[in-house]
Amino acid sequence: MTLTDLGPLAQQLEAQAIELPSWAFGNSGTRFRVFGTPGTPRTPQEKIADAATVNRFTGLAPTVALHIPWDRVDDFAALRAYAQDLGMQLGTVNSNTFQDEAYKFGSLASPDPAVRQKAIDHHFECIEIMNQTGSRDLKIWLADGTNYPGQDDMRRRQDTLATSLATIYERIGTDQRLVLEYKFFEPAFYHTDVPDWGTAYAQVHALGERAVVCLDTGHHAPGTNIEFIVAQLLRLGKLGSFDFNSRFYADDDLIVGAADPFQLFRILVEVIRGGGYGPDSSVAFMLDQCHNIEEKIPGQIRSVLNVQEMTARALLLDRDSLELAQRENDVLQANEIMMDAFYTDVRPALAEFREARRLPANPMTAYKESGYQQRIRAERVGGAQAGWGA
Ligand code: PSV
Ligand code: MN
Repeated sequence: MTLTDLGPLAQQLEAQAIELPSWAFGNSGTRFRVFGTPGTPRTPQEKIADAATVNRFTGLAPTVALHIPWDRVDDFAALRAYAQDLGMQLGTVNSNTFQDEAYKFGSLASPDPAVRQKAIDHHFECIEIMNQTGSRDLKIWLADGTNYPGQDDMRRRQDTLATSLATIYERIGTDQRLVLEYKFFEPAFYHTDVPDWGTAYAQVHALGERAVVCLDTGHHAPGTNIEFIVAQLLRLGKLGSFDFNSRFYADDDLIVGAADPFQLFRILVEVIRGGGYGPDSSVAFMLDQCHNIEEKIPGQIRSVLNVQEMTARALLLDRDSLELAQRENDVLQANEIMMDAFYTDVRPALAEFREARRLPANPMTAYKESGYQQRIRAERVGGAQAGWGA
């Protein structure tokens, strides 16, 4: 397929923007080992510089999400200006209530009012930061839950959580959003206070219009039909954002599209079907990934290219023919139409598309040949390398 074959779809690809997580550029690993790599950023500024590099080679990633406290600096307005000088905006602010000793038994759903207040105050700080960074979204993921049946009253915790969230919601600005992320297990193993889209929906629905749900693709039980959840949340007007990544087993945080490209395609088909893609949509496309053994910058380049590629295939879906086949209950024809779009190799067309926009046809190769990796390896000597969790 060539750019000409892509036709007017090229215009729809033009506006695609994927937000990069600052923590993807730091070291990460498993509880067994964290392997560091030379050139890993030591500061939020260096993470942003790496994110800007991904954007320079792909034209796909103009914003970078921050995690607080991992990306805390003295002057967030200055950090914003720094990012802007590199052609980047600061995006979603992620709160963190999972690494402080005080949160052992929960944060916003903790039975202890003092702990809840500490967690609420942390979110107030995040909102202050958002005001300086110009961020729209406050993303809340909670590690809250229990490990043993009977450990705490699950029902009461839902009410406590609702009250805490309402206090935070009152504080966000009229052009800001509270985005609640769900996850079915880990670090709590018996119950999690926001385990699924239904709970997240119930909680944000009670808050109001500017409260929406974040769907992290790694946060479901194996075999879950994620595209159905996408369709439902869009239908309800509550899909706020994605944390894209892929998984073979649990919350693996591997490169999006690596484990199951077909699932990514199916998700994007529903995103487009439900109006979640394009200039009129407020759905944020973010990555939430860790690069444990591969180089981080090319890992992120590969990730955004995977999203772009599957978006192009999803845009190619012949919806009119599909609808006709569906109306006629032509099961096999309908399925064939889906598969035709999925199996279309859009890579040559996308290479041309990039060249037409003065971007490298192959961003992976261009990055490898650019010398950036060698330069940061040589320059970033000394200091403490940033990592997931610090
Ligand atoms: C939790 O597993 C999560 O997906 C949340 O989005 C956190 O903020 C993120 O991971 C940190 O990697
Ligand atoms: Mn996530």
